Amino acid sequence: MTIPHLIGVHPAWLPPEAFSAIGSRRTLVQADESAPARTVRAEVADACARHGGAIAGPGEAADLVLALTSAGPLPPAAQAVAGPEIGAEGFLLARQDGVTVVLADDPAGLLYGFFEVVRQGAAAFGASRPAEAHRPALRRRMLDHWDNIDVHPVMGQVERGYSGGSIFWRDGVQHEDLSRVRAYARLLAATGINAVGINNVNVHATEARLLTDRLGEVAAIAAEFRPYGIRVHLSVNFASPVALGGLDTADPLDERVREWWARTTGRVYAVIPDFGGYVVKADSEGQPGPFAYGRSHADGANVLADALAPHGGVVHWRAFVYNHRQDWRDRSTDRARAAHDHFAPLDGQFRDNAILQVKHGPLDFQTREPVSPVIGAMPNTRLAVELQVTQEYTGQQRHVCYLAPMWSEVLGFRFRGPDGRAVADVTTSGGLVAVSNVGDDPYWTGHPLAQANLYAFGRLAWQPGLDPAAVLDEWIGLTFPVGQDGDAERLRGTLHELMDGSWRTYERYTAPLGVCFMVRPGHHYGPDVDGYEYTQWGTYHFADRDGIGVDRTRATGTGYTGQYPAPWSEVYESLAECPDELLLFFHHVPYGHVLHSGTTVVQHIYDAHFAGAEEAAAMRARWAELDGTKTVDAALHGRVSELLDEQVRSAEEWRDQVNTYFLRKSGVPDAHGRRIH
Ligand code: BDP
Repeated sequence: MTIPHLIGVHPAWLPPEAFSAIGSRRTLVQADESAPARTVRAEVADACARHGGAIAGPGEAADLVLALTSAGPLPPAAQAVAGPEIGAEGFLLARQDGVTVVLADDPAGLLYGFFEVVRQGAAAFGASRPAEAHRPALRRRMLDHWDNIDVHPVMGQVERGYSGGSIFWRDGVQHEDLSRVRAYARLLAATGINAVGINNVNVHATEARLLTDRLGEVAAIAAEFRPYGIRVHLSVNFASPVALGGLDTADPLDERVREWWARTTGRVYAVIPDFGGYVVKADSEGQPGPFAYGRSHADGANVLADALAPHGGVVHWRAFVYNHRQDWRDRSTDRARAAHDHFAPLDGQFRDNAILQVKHGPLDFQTREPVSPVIGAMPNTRLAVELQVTQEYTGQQRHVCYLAPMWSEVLGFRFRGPDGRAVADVTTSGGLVAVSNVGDDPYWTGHPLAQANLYAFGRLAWQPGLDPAAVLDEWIGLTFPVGQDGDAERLRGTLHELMDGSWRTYERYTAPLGVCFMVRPGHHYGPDVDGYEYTQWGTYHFADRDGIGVDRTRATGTGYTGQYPAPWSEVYESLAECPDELLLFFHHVPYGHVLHSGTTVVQHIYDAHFAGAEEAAAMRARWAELDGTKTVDAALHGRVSELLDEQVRSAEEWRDQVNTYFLRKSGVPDAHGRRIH
């Protein structure tokens, strides 16, 4: 197997230099003939060929031993660290008597152990240390692609994609050369990702056929992911038995429908034995679903789960179900309530191999939302939390917006207070899923710095408690692996300054205090304060001359706060206790309402927007100072500079529109006398 180093494509976090610590030493690999084990051997051989090291034969001395417990008698160095069962995908890492050892029970664990050594670099060959066990906290660590085969007239090739076309298809046909997919698989494996959904959850007619007569394309993609331990999943259309099978119904309780799914799924596994399963968006934004037949979403998910069960597959059933044809004059219908209203009563009714995939917030990947109450309400259901690495609502990969701090808050949220379980604990058997931000752009992610979001997603899915700044530091080290000279340290410092706090900066210059959807309708880039206010989509802020915010209390509002258990039901219900950053999500308040911070709502809006736009300008200035250093190539520097120009322009546009809007609505001038319009 050849290792994919793509010419003409920025290699992201695994350039050849990142392998110098391993590649310059002697490594013994004792493993089987499985796909991931063969990959480890090929990776080691490639690194050695580049950096002058060697592969040690059996019995020969080595600096690094990578061994599988099942592959024959363990080399002596590995025997010394062997202990209790390591478990699926895990590995032990130790350094004793001058030998670094990675020991795993299964080949995927060996692969992850190999990449851990790459991540640690020279440090993995330093002082002795006892065996540390590494295991993924979450079983499924998955990226969903919203890729279309055909170019969709409105959404383009990749729905909500900001990095060019699809890495799988172009203009209706599969790429002949899929080496880009292999290189992508390699990047993902190095972060711990083990599953990928390859097509859009809005399954149009062409993409629906991936399940049947275009299955060969899925198999070809699966073949590229397999060496890196990643299973492929397919988004399917719930009405497929009608559209593809010629039946007159897709009723999940109809025997013919059940048979059709079983038969069709059997054919998929005959071609792709390690196929992961299905992803389904049903009864949502125009997609068909079980409601048409008077059936529940558990009925819908279970027919697919039953078809997949004999083959070890799972169905990811999305909980993103709401009325997108709402009457905006009706203040009692609340889109935030919808997923809980639909799904919480179904707890315990889903099959074991059905995973309910819940967006992290109750609305739709906004910059700031509370954690979805569905995640705390279904203890008898396997849950996966869905994040959006693609930056639909967070700057569309034109703005620097490092999202790991947001995800880390979500994963650490405890529904029942400090002693309760965190979101990450609730999702151990379901997993973490995110919409990918990758396309055929040379930098993979459009904005070169948006790669950090992809990297961080995988790392947090493996270990949700990791510190976002430390993860960013890993990404910097692996992406710009240059020595410890002054320039490298300067680059590291600059990237932290730009990125660590960038999500909060973005929040400051966009929609304030948990109010959502002040974006331009349709493409969702840039400000439009009232863009969604008088539409059918259920995303309102209710600003008038006196105040702003959505009353979601039980006392006087939509009752959404009642979907949380105590203490959060009480915290969010109470105007006095509700956290400032979510105030307008839960309450409608006068502009003069005083926040915990001591400022009024309207003054906070002015202050945050001036500060946010200034921070964006400061980011651009810091980046400009790097010009001419050795550590970052001119093309990358240029691309980031251009994008920072756009970020500054856009931040000022946000500031001016939002501030002017609230000055006009409220009539309250800025306390500091700054010019607003
Ligand atoms: C929304 C996107 C839309 C997706 C939808 C979903 O705007 O393109 O189809 O989410 O998650 O945020 O299904």
